[in-house]
Amino acid sequence: MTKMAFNIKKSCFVKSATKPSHFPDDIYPEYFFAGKSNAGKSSLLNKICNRKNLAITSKTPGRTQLINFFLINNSISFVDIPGYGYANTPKKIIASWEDMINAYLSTRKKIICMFIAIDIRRGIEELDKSMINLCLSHNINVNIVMTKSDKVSKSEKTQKRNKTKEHVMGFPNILSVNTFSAKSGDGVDLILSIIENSNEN
Ligand SMILES: Nc1nc2c(ncn2[C@@H]2O[C@H](COP(=O)(O)OP(=O)(O)OP(=O)(O)O)[C@@H](O)[C@H]2O)c(=O)[nH]1
Ligand SMILES: [Mg+2]
Repeated sequence: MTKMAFNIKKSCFVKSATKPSHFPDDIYPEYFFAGKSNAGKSSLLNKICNRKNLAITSKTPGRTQLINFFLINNSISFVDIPGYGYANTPKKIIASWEDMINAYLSTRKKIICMFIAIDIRRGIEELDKSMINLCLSHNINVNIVMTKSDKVSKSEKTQKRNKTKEHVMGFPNILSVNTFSAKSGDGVDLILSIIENSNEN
């Protein structure tokens, strides 16, 4: 029998938080979405949930400042992490971002993997590698999502994806490198199947 494609039927915002004492209960398998500011994390979340404004998106980089928790199909948790690499960020803000992310990664026990959004036109940068390394130090697997694929040609898409694969060859915690567009729908089914296949319970 063919298996029904995994579908997100219900998605609700649970809460925003900056520290573990405010995080929701740690009971559902959790997937978090990280990446450079403006890379398209919130748009990605909205697209796969088939919702327009579940996660707040913005043309101004650095809009998502809090850790936002969502409950999906009453059975899994999605988390939108504030973006990094916002130009001219004061050192103090970077330090508090790092503290917040470290607290998140070290306290959540049900994290399945990270989806890291990387603008396909920029490709992978040093801060993205630091984020992947941070996951590695917490034993967390990573799926790379090259966002805004509607902005490049088909051949450029293949080329950027291959280049990124080469760049991350040394990382043992990379599970996949795919392209995505919240505009065209490229890569939506792939992300859903990654989620489905990693959560067999
Ligand atoms: N063309 C195109 N634009 C996109 C796509 N995804 C996001 N954008 C645009 O990129 C901008 C940033 O998108 P967001 O989803 O808010 O990005 P973010 O990574 O959540 O940003 P922060 O929360 O500020 O870190 C918005 O203007 C989006 O409309 C895409 O697939 N294609
Ligand atoms: Mg956002």
